[in-house]
Amino acid sequence: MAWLRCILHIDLDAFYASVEEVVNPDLAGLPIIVVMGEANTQRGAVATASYAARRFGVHSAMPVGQARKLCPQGVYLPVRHGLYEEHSQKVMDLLRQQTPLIEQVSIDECYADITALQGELDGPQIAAQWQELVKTQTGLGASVGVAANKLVAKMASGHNKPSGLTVVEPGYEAEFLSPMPVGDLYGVGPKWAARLNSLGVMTVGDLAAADLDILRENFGPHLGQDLQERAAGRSSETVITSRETKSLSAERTFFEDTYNRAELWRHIQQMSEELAGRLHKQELLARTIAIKLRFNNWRTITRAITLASPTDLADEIAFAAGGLMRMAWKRGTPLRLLGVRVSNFSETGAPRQLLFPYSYRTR
Ligand code: TTP
Ligand code: MG
Repeated sequence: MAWLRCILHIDLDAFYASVEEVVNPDLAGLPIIVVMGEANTQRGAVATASYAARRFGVHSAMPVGQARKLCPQGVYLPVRHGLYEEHSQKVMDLLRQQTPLIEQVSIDECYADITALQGELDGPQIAAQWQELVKTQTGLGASVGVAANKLVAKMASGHNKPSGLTVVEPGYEAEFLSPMPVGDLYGVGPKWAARLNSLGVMTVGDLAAADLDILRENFGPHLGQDLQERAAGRSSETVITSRETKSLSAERTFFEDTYNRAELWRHIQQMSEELAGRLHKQELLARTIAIKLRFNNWRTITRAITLASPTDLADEIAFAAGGLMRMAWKRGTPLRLLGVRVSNFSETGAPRQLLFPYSYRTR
């Protein structure tokens, strides 16, 4: 029977490593470890590991030295962002051919609103069909969550990786989320999780059942209520298609605090390329460029600049982000996260001034 509202969350499995397998089938099934920074030294961190490598205990964000100890026979490869971006777009294009109601949220995940596609097939059957389609057309495995809203679909896709298809039937949202640690609830960061734990709220179920007054006292009236709604699996966010996209962002979380200037600049360049590619694909130009910095004490700041003319060029985005970085980041301060966001869109068709607002210095 058709669902009143059916949302999918699709997340590709071990994405960077899977792309490496697709482009080099000799690697299929081997423990592949994709490394950010320097793959051949002890420096650098694991971006992702194939499921074969995860069996040795290797996971994202682990220092590469530790990974090499756990899995000396692993195939260690350097990150190739451009390649992953290409494969990501292939998957997203394939899905957009099924419905325009696709919201890409990161390089390897998206939401789809498939409510209106139901007919002969219901939501879960369509989800299974798409999963197969992605596999046969791109060679990439995906895990899919099916639910009545985005929040629960997102929680479901991670439930049974790799190649999982997890269906949360309408009405069973709270029951599905209930046993999970409260810190796993999407949107609850480690800081809030610690605060909730200190109030005796350990699981999502505890949060759903907590005294609303106590939550309001601790998190403020709106957030307190919102947290409890989410814990019950209720969320009203809609799938936002690219045409309505308000911003695009890329982030890097460093599990070892990073203060190396060259490395940070390299990340800005890569993220700018990623964003430029997505803007270009969606025929959008961005006028506002922002950066996000998180320090090792979890303090997070954002800084933004609005350009005189909109852009979809990686160098212009990187230049603006780099300028913000110079103002906001004191050299040598360790960072835990670095992000770049572009917003304030116009469509490529709109008149466009090519001159940069301030003098463009090439490095
Ligand atoms: P994820 O979807 O979090 O991870 P994954 O696709 O590798 O594995 P799975 O979804 O099966 O659990 O992230 C997508 C890609 O983003 C990942 O392949 C590499 C990159 N990434 C990093 O570079 N650093 C990180 O710390 C994480 C978590 C991901
Ligand atoms: Mg993934």
